[in-house]
Amino acid sequence: MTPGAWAAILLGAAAIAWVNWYFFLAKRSAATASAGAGGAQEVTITVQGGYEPAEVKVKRGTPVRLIFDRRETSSCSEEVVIPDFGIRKFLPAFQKTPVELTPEKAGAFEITCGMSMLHGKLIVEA
Ligand SMILES: [Cu+2]
Repeated sequence: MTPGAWAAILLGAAAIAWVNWYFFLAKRSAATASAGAGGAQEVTITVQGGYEPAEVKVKRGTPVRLIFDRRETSSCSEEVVIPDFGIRKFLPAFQKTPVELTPEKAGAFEITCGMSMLHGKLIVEA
């Protein structure tokens, strides 16, 4: 093979590695809630074309306050739904909306928009 062909192969491999990193590692942002007012576990989730962090880890049996910081007017994200907790809440654009719940059992629970297009996860650890 010519040096040019080798260079093309190396570039291709580098591009594939980058794509894998970008989609499978970089996007899997997770955050652990920190102690907020009144002893609740608090975490702020930025809503802008998705949920950031996409995964939130909390502890079972302690109240959780998820603060949705919506930074867009896109109708897709105007509602947030956490089906397992019976939560469906309107998020006004450019405002922070708190959603409170107390997880009584461990597991992974879905956070979605009203149309189930945006996805996040609430991970409750025992
Ligand atoms: Cu949507």
